[in-house]
Amino acid sequence: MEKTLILVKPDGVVRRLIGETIKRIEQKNMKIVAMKMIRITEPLAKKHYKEHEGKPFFNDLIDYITLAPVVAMVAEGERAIEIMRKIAGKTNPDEASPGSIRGDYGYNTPRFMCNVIHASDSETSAKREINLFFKKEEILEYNTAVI
Ligand code: 3AN
Repeated sequence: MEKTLILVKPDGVVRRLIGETIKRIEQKNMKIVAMKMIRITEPLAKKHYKEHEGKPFFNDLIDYITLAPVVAMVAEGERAIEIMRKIAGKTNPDEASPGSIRGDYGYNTPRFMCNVIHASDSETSAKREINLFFKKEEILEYNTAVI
């Protein structure tokens, strides 16, 4: 079983795409084991996107992710990281396939890549990112066998 960090980003929250995102996660048999709505602070944004520090789009990226609240979730399942990357689609909405969240709802503006969700891209990133957003006790264990 893998765990991965999912964020419904500010453009997803303000466009009321929280439910659509959760629906697609659950449809793909992923289990949500942690969830909260938060406003990402500048320091947290800089930690989360530290691999992009120094790139030309970094400041805009920090502005975008702190514009409005996000919904942070941990999704768990077999190959959860790869599956959630597929559900999300390619980073650039212009290149993301229709049927993926970014392909269906993403768009570019001159400053922002409004690509609706974040999904961790590797096991190492998933561990690091889950620890940034959640305390250990906020990640729940439960059985999904039919009650
Ligand atoms: P992903 O979110 O698919 O893992 P990353 O980690 O390469 O993609 O990029 C993180 C975020 O940085 C993207 N979701 C996007 O919002 C922004 N970003 C990445 N590349 C660019 C770019 N060339 N121009 C503007 N924003 C970008």
